[in-house]
Amino acid sequence: MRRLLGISTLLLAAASGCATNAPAPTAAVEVAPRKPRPVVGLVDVKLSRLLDFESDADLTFVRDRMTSTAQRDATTAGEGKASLRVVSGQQGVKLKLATLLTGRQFPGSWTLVGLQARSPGGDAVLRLSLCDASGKTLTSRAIPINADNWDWAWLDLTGVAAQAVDGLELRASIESGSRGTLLVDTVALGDNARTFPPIDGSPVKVSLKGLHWTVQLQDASLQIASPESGADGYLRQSFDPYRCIFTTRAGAALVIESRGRIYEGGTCKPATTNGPWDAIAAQHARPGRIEIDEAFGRVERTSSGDRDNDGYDESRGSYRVAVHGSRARLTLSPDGPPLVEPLLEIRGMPPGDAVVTVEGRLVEKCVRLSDGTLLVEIPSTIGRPTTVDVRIDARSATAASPGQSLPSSASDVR
Ligand SMILES: [Ca+2]
Ligand SMILES: [Ca+2]
Repeated sequence: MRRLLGISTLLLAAASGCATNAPAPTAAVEVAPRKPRPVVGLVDVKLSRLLDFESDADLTFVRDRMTSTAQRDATTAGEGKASLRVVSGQQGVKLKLATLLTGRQFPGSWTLVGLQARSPGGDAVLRLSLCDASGKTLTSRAIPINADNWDWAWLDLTGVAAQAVDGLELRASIESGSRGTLLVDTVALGDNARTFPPIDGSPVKVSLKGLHWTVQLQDASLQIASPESGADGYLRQSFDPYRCIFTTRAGAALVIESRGRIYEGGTCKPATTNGPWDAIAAQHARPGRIEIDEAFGRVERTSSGDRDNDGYDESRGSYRVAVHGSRARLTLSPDGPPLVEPLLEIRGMPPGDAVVTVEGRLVEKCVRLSDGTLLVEIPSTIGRPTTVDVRIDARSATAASPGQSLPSSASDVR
């Protein structure tokens, strides 16, 4: 099973019809300031820079230079001191990749080809295309650009067959939006391919190539947008045996659990059809209560993904507590729907091996992240108030072993 996850939500506001004699509004209307869009910068991409427009010699690689509306601009640059100003963005520019790639294999190991772009007149949609000698389009994308940012705009080469470089062209033009000037800078090949080592205890495999991450679960394969796909692409935040956590540059989280639960924008959805999804959805909507005696710690109610401050973080599907000693007792209580194998995040436990019991029964599935957070998956469905005891094994504590060392959720950002 292969799924492509949605990466953004488009909210459309429909304008209502006008009343013919409606009175003019008297109150001033406050317009919210436009939120700056994050810059689509480089995130660990190996580059082979082909053109930088720092000298007039680079104009040799602009096709139809004598009739083109493109000229060097030494007043603005994505990198260096100069760029290429395309006066008619709608007409665009054609760049002779063939000459720049003479003698090289294409695409070889390169997964991306692209350039830096800006539309100084305002928001626009860039059309970026790779074409062969016959003019046939090998790959093409529409990419949002704007006046504020020098964004990297990329094409995915992972589906482009090996071929001779003769006649290859990279074409950039403004397709819609502000149709005035287009600014172009560094033209480059990119390699962002990475395969992440398997995490002990997890069946999940993660790789990155071109414009997609691939997250391979036991019975499903998910594709999500890579950082190179644009402003809404996902960066790696942390991977651990229970889950892969990604965030956009604007901070929106996407959590993919190894057991197939996906949390995106505070909603829970299944990666596969195989699971008690109705019960899990009901639990997510009514997660019940988590309580801890103040002698042991407190419920964490202020995480950014906890929309109602009850200690259940809807963006991660986990219950959160902070403790201040080597042992704690907490209680999970359903509020209607039973809780199906709930996940606990416990902060503040001192180093050492954790021993977790649910009403006296030992829990085997728990893991320590490198920031000290203890993740505990309760291996049963809870239908009534249930007590969970956590303590640090005194012998392991004296050895000061942090247990299994894994990426923390805060520090290991790709
Ligand atoms: Ca430059
Ligand atoms: Ca909540």
